[in-house]
Amino acid sequence: MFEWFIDSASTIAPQVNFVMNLVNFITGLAFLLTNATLVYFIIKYRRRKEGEITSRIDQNHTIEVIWTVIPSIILAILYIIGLKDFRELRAAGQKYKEILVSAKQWSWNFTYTTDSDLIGSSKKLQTDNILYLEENERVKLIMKSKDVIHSFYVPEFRVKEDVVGNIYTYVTFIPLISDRQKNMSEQERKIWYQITEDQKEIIPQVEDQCEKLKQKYGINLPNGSCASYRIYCAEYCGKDHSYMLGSAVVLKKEQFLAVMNKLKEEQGQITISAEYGRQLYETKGCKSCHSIDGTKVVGPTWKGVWGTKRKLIDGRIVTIDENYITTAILEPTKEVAEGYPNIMPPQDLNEEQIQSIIEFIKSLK
Ligand code: HEC
Ligand SMILES: [Cu+2]
Repeated sequence: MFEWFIDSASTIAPQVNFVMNLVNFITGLAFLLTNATLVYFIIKYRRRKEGEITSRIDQNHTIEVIWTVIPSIILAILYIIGLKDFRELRAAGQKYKEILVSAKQWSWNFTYTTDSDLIGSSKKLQTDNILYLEENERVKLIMKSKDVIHSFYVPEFRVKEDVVGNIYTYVTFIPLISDRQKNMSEQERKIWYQITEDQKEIIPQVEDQCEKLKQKYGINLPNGSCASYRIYCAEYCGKDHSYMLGSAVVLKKEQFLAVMNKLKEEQGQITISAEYGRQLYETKGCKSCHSIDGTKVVGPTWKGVWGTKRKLIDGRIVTIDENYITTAILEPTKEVAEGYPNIMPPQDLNEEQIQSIIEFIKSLK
């Protein structure tokens, strides 16, 4: 019943659907029975004449035993089913690939430890907001937040797990390409993934990522070899919480390896440039708090600030240069600009990335 509304794209999905339908059925039935009885009693025991007195009934042991025992049995059954499925989402001891998930206001970052080793990449491959998964391979997401509590949620996988600051949380599942996605025609696909021009500007990561792979890397994706599902943050985590979206792209083995190799190529030859800085600005979440057109968002705009003076909350006046920007990125609480909230989370950008951001800010005259 559940699949009418939403695809099932993991091996655990049918089990989750089953419990969901079972719970809906039981509660639906209970609702009908109690309300039918209620209506029946209202009619049967209505007051028939002035001054009629109701007979007094204190207790009925038979009924009490029935309504305690039956729900207890039902709950015990649900508990056993739930425990079984929960254990599968944990799947301790099974073979799996590891992907580190790092969440922050308002973006997701993925590090492919197992896959980087597999394709012999000396750097661990990383992606922002887009998670590439291989079909039919169990994956274990090891998740941590850099700031507040987030929640990793992909409805089609039936997977939802909180991402917290002080501890690692994890979840394991086997992603699949759902039947609906396999059988979609070009045209249906276009409609399915359609988003508005405004959305394209703010949340390009939810466009059809299979189409993007074809365009960007020229990867051959025959029908049914790729599906992209939306990743949501299911924990209210601040102002732009609703934009904390991503895509989980499930690929067949061959296509998956092709993508990993492209990433390896791309990430192996990154050089410092304003263009790369712009990409980071868009994918690393800076965009939600900093504008590049002069408007004040949460933090200061980056337009035309290079080389100008900035007043800090401790009264000092500093020049916006390489040192100031580097400190602002790595240790944001150390030098806080006056007139702005001290809320910027530390960003773990590497040297190349910080340099590129600096080049980018310089370029915004
Ligand atoms: C949650 C909102 C938020 C995000 C996300 C964010 N910043 Fe900030 N940032 C701020 C605020 C607020 C300030 C001003 C207060 C301060 O100096 O800490 C600031 C200040 C800065 C400054 C100093 C600018 C100036 O003119 O004084 C730099 C540089 C900067 N951020 C870089 C970045 C980069 C790079 C990223 C992305 C990798 C980023 N920020 C992401 C909120 C954010
Ligand atoms: Cu969030």
